[in-house]
Amino acid sequence: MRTLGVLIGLLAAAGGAAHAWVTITGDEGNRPIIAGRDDLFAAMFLGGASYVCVRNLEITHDAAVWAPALYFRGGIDIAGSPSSHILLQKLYIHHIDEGIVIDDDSLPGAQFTIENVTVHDNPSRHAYPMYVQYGLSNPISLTIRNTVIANGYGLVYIGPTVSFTCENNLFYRPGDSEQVEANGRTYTIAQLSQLGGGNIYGAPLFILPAWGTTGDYHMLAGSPGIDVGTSTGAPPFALDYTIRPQGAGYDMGAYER
Ligand SMILES: [Ca+2]
Repeated sequence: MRTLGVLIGLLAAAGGAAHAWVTITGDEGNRPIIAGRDDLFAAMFLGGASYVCVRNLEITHDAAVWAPALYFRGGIDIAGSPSSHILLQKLYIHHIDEGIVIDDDSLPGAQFTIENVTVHDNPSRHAYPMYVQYGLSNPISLTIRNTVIANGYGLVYIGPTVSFTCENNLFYRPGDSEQVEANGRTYTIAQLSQLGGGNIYGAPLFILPAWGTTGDYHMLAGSPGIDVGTSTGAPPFALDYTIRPQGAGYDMGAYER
């Protein structure tokens, strides 16, 4: 499993078709964990796959390994061969190099959607928490809603050719005003609302950011991500099987309160 050069992802999907999506999911409320190590390229490699839904998973680093050199690369990597129609929902991705990478030689009309995902990065590793069409310029469409992207070293990079829909997301890149690059420009904290309705900046107030199963990425009462998500696209259950919404509205991220 850990031999570099043999395995590029712990999971890879061949994909489905428009009438028969492939779904890779944990049981509702059960949150299976994919833990990588040893320079693994990605926990899940979806290059070349289409019509795939991935949800209800935690993706992190093997907590038995602590040396920074042994961090693996990407959480979910969609790169290289043409892909389209990929939906990522209720994922909790943390303590890896790049949470989500889409760098895709895509088909016309390729659509990628990310909803109610939590990405927590470690800025000491000098990586992007998410990048999309960094090396390739095919004009894909990307939608991100109700997602929390926190503590990246780099900003969230969305290439200038991407048709980008960005609504009700919480960004937190402390120490630098620039949070997102998209549409051929950067967006500072004060400019996030120009990206789309409901985009905000702030510390997510996770209960316990930590490695593996010892962490708790529910957000504390008072988090700016609570009750300010959109109902559009929101899954009916949170990662822990809590019914959405709770309280005064839908929350951002993988959980709900
Ligand atoms: Ca709520």
